[in-house]
Parts: sequence; structure tokens; C-alpha cells
Amino acid sequence: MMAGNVLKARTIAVLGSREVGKSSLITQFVGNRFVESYQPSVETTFRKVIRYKGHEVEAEIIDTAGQVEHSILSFTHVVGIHGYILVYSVTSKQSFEMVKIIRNKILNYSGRESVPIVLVGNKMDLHHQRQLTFEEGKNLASHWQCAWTEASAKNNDNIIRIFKLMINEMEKDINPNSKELSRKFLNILRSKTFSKLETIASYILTSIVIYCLKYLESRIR
Ligand SMILES: Nc1nc2c(ncn2[C@@H]2O[C@H](COP(=O)(O)OP(=O)(O)OP(=O)(O)O)[C@@H](O)[C@H]2O)c(=O)[nH]1
Ligand SMILES: [Mg+2]
Repeated sequence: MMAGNVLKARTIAVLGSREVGKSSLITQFVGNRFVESYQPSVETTFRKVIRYKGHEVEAEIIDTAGQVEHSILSFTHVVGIHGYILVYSVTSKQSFEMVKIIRNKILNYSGRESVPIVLVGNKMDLHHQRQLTFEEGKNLASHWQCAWTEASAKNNDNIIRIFKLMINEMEKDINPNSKELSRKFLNILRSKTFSKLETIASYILTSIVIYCLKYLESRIR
């Protein structure tokens, strides 16, 4: 390791419907290979050191067994996880609906407004079987304010990009820069909790202003 580099440990969970290519994109990233045949996964953890912006990140990547309607998530998929790669297949509208359900579950379990997410539209090589456009993925990610890319585990397209985006999202979450801080502050402003606080704060502020005006008025007289 070069002097000045810091080895950080980060745990990433890869979630999404069955057969969207979660294992394939991890296998391509960690082992540089692609397997055509489908073998449903049992949960497995992979490790890989990722170099990013002068740092070395030791990534622990959890390949989950695909989520189905009744078995969506367990609490272990939220505790101790720094970031989420939510995978859908561009050939399956159903898998796109599933990432929305999974994200809601994560937010509910974690009690947070947002978590570091990279949304991935896999199987972009299957042009003729597309059920989802490029824009649909992009729009969902901008709605969620998360990172997004389409990818192909088969052709090794954008696979490294997924993990670099993930590290970036996790770093933003842990060390937010001023742009991120102001975005988070705006999110708090928009949240329901704040609207009550806001009412109380504006009431207090208005009272102070009225009091000051009355005081000045009395002094002028
Ligand atoms: N054409 C194409 N096929 C892919 C791609 N990624 C995965 N596949 C194929 O899709 C099938 C499912 O891939 P997996 O990686 O096993 O999917 P998974 O999401 O891990 O599935 P579960 O473990 O059951 O949740 C396999 O037959 C893969 O070869 C891709 O980018 N393009
Ligand atoms: Mg799998």
C-alpha cells in the first residue's frame, strides 16, 4: 500500500429480484468471468480491495439470494451495511417494481430518510427483450437522489463503474461535503418532522420580532 493510503472496510449488500444478475455482476467484478447457466444463490460474501481516489477500500460484498414477494428482506440486510446495490433487469418490469419495494423496506428498517444506493439496470445487452427504457431507470434514480447506471455482467459493461459509484455514495454519506450537507438540510426542511418544528420556530421568531418592534416604538416615543 502506498504511504498516505487508508484501508477502509465497507460492507455492501446486493439486492434485487431472482435472476436479475446479482451474482453475475459480482462474479464479473471479483473474478472477471461470466457464467451463462443460472444457479440460484445462497447468500455468500465476497471480498475485494477497491482503489478509489487515492484510497484503498476493503469491500465486503454480500450476494443475497434473490428477493421474492413474501421473503423480501431480513433485518440482517440493514444492520452493519454501509451501502446497497439495488439491481433490476432491463428485461423485467417486475424486477423494477421489486427494487422500489426493497428500498422502502430498507428505509423502514433503518429509520433513515436516505441510504447510499446505486441503482443498476443489468442485462443492457439484451436490446430486443427490453421492457424498461434508459430514462425510466434514470428518472427513478433522480427521484431517489441516488447513483444509477445500466450494466451488462455478460459483456463486462459498467461493472467497475457500479462499485466506484457505490464507494462514492458511501463516502458522501460518511463525509458529506457542503453540497451534500445542504441537500440533506433541504431534505429535513421538506420532511414532516420539520414542518411541526418549523411552525413552532416561526411562531417564536414572529413573537421576538413583534416584541422588538414594540420596544423600539416605546423608545422612540
Ligand atoms: N444476457 C445477459 N444475461 C445475464 C446478465 N447477467 C446475468 N445474466 C444471466 O441471467 C441469469 C441469472 O443470473 P444470476 O447472476 O444467477 O442472477 P441472480 O440475480 O444472482 O439470481 P438469484 O441468485 O437467484 O437471485 C444467468 O443465466 C446469467 O447468465 C447480463 O448482463 N446479460
Ligand atoms: Mg445469485
